[in-house]
Amino acid sequence: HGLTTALPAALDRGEFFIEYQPLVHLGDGSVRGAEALVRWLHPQHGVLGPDRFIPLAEHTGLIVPLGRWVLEQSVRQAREWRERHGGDTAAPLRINVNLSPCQLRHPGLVQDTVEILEHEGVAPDALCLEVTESALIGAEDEVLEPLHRLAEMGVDIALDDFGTGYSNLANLRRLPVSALKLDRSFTQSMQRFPADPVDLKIVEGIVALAHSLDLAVTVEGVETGAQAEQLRILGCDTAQGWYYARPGPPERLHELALADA
Ligand code: G
Ligand code: G
Ligand code: MN
Ligand code: NA
Repeated sequence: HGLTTALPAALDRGEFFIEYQPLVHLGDGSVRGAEALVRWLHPQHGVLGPDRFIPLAEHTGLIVPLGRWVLEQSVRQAREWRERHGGDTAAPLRINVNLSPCQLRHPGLVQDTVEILEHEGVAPDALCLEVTESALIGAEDEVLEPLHRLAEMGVDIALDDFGTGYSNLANLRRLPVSALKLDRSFTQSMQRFPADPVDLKIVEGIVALAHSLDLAVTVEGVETGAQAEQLRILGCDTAQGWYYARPGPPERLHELALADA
């Protein structure tokens, strides 16, 4: 595969870049942070989204250095936002970074993360690592152990794409997660009027369970104000989606954060 063979050189040549999509507090509309989303500016094909190359990078192992690069860039960006935005305000900006299953199984994960945070002088609680539900449900203790260590240091762990797997909700108790990211499919069902009452009940139930376990709920894929209002009423904490902003360059997040300050 042409893209696969081009991947390692692409990292060396600096062809990857990161866009940031804001995470917004549903209660007051303030920007709380952003999710880092990697892209590849391919010399022939133009901008490629992660769906095009993350699976290839996982298959070849390049995801480990690529993921470390994403983490470095994102943590550095978080430090810049915090410096420019008043680092010790009540709610300093945080950064969410996706972790693939291969990275979870890589023995250097905890040390790399600690080194990157220390190098940038960023507190662990500025970082949230997103791991998909499917990567964690049924995971062996060896896979969970590094996440437990990171969580003990103060790094947040969020369960991404929540609700798409067939998770045994009781399983949540053994996972070191502090937040659920409710999959876009739930948000999309609120687009319809009237929204499917069963979906509303499901979201209500997930929120109740999450809050009873002290987990925050973030919703993805919010495209309209009506959805945001519905999700706020259902008790969700934070939202992300085109209604607030598309993924964009880091300056954009700074502008959005300043705009609501
Ligand atoms: O960019 P887009 O919004 O299309 O993201 C598609 C998917 O790619 C998201 O589900 C996200 O989890 C994944 N993704 C984006 N950036 C990264 C990354 O740096 N590492 C990993 N492992 N996945 C990523
Ligand atoms: O982590 P995750 O795989 O969910 O990454 C988010 C993905 O969802 C990215 O591909 C991003 O571009 C996309 N996305 C973000 N906001 C919206 C939205 O409001 N609507 C839709 N349809 N997609 C979105
Ligand atoms: Mn994610
Ligand atoms: Na997701």
